[in-house]
Amino acid sequence: MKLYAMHGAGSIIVEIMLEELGLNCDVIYPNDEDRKSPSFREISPYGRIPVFITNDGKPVFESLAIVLMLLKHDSKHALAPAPDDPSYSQFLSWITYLATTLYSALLRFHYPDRYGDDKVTSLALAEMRAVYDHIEVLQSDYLVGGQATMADDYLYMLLTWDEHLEESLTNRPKLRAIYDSVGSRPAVQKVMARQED
Ligand SMILES: N[C@@H](CCC(=O)N[C@@H](CS)C(=O)NCC(=O)O)C(=O)O
Repeated sequence: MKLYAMHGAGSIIVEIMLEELGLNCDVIYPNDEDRKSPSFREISPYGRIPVFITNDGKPVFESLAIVLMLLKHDSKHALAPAPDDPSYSQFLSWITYLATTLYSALLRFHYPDRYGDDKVTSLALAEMRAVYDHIEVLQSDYLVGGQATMADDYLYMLLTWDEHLEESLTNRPKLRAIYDSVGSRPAVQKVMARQED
């Protein structure tokens, strides 16, 4: 298994899963030039991180695809509900929503020049806050019922990219509780410490 990663990037969620599952995996950090090379484009067609190579050499791009694929190693269903569990559909909904909506708002916030005019950043921030407000009114302690899942870890990763994090967590006790609870786990702290290398 190989993971192509970048410090502080969408590879964090994959690193957390590898850590939690105790899986051995080579972690490689390609530089900007490497990511533009034809050989890298063969495994990651858009030159994006993360990309994962399975034991039989198959490349998997998109963080959501990698998370779902790695769940097959979670035999105790500690990181997500089992597919036949009633809360599995809720887990799928949340992790997909985070990967497609909040992730993309954060990309627009951080790379506005790729998306258009001056309004991009403020619109992205408004979309991020709408997702945070939605999470705040959930009845459950975590995104998926009473059980912490990889959806909470995915949310944590995205929150670490929020340049206005303190402001976003103020008056959102549920969001803060999820952020603090994920961030206090040893596996997550180990991965986050690595992001600063
Ligand atoms: N939808 C993709 C987004 C991947 C993505 O945009 N990754 C960023 C890092 S967080 C990246 O590769 N940025 C470098 C670039 O776009 O050149 C996923 O979930 O994997």
